[in-house]
Amino acid sequence: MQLKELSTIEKINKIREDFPIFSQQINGKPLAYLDNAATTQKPIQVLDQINRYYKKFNANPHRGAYTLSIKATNFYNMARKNIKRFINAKHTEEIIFTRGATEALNLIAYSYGMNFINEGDEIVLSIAEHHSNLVPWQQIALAKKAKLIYLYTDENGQISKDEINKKITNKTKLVAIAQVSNVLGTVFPVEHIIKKAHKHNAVVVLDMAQSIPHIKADVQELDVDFAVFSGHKMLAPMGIGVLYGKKDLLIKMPPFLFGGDMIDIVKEQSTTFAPLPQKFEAGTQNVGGAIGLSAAIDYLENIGYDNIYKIEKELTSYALNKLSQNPNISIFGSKNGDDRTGVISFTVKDVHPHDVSTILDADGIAIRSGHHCAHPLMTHCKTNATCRASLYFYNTFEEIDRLAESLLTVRKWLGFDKR
Ligand code: C6P
Repeated sequence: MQLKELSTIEKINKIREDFPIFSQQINGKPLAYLDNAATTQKPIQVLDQINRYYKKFNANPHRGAYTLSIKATNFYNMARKNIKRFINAKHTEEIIFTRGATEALNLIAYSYGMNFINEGDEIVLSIAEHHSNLVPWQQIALAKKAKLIYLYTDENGQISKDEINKKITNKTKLVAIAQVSNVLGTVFPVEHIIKKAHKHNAVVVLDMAQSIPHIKADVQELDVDFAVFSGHKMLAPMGIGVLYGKKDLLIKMPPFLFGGDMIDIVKEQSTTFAPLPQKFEAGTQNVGGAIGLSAAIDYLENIGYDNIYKIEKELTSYALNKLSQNPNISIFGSKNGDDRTGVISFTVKDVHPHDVSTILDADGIAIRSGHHCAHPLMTHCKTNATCRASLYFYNTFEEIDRLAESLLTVRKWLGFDKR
C-alpha cells in the first residue's frame, strides 16, 4: 500500500518498522528519541547498504587499477551524482564530500574568506548561528580586519525583513546563515536574504544542516552560492557531509587541505592541483559514508518530502500544544506551527535543563540540554541553557505524551511542587 493512502499514525508506525533502534528499551522503558537535531537514527535500508559495501566491495578508491578499487571509485562517483541530483546542482563537480557541515563551513571560511574578504568588508550572520557557522567567520574577521554584523531574532525567533534590509548593504561581502535554527527551529527567510545579498554583490553561505532533513533543497532555485549539510542529521552515518559551491567560485578558491589525491603534479618545490572536486578532497575518501548518504537520500525520497512535511507539522503542533499546557514551561521562539520545524527549545521554571534531561532519561526519553553550540543566541535570549526536544517523521504522538507527562514530574522530583 502507498504511504500516502495511510493515516498519519499508520504512516509513522510503518516507517518505524525500518528503524531497528526503536525495538529496544532504555532504562526499562521504550526509547523515546527526541534529539533528532543532534543526530538522527538510521533505517535498515541505509545500514544494509553500508554493510554490503564493507562486506563485498571495500577498497581505497582512485588508487588501484584492480577490480575492487574501481568498484569503490564507481560507488563513490555514483553517490556524488545522486547528491547532485538531490539538491539540483548544475554540475557534479560542485559537490564536495566533507566530514560534515563543520568541515564544509571551515573550508569555505579558510579558502574563500581568507582570500576574498578584505579589510573593512562586512560579514553578515544571524545571531542564531551554530558555532560552526560563526567561529570560523569570527576568525576570518579577525585575520582580515573585517566586521561581523548580526541579524537579530525577534520574540517569535524570526528575523524581520526590516532587519535584513537594514543590515545587508553595499559593505556586505558575505552572508552566512542557517536555513533553520538548531535551537529555535525557525525557518529563516533565506530566499529574501539571498536576493538582497546578491543585489549588493555579496555571496551567501547557507547552512542546511537543520533544514535538508525536513525541507526539499534546490540550490539552483535558491540561487545560493554555497550550501553545506551533514549526513548524520538525515539518516546517514556520521563522518560524511557535503559542501555545494557554484563552480565559478570553487574554481577560483585555493585548496583547504593538502595531501593525497588532490594533486596534479608534485615536484620538489611546487605542486599543481587536481581539478574539482578532487582539489578539495585530500586523503582517503569516506566511501562507506558516501554510500550511506546516498542510501539515506533514496530513503527520504521514497518516503517523500510531502509526507515528511505533513507528519512533522502535525507532530510539531501537537507537541507545542501539549507543552504550552504546562504553566511551568516557557517555549522559546514561535509558539505556533508556522515557519518552524519540530525543534522545540524550552525551560522548566527553576530547574536547570541538565536536571530536566536527566529526569526524562530515567523515563526513556532522550532530549538535549545546554547551549546547543549557540552561545550568542543564548545571550540574546537571556538564558544560559535550554531543554531541546527535536522531532523527526518517525516520532509518535505517544512519545510526545510521554514527554509532556514526564515534564510534569520534574519539579516534583526536585521538591518545588507537591508530589
Ligand atoms: N548541530 C545540534 O545538536 P556537524 O557537527 O558538523 O555535523 O554539524 C554542525 C552544525 C552546523 N550547523 C547547524 C545549524 C547545526 O545544528 C550543526 C550541528 C547539532 O544542534 C550538534 S552540536
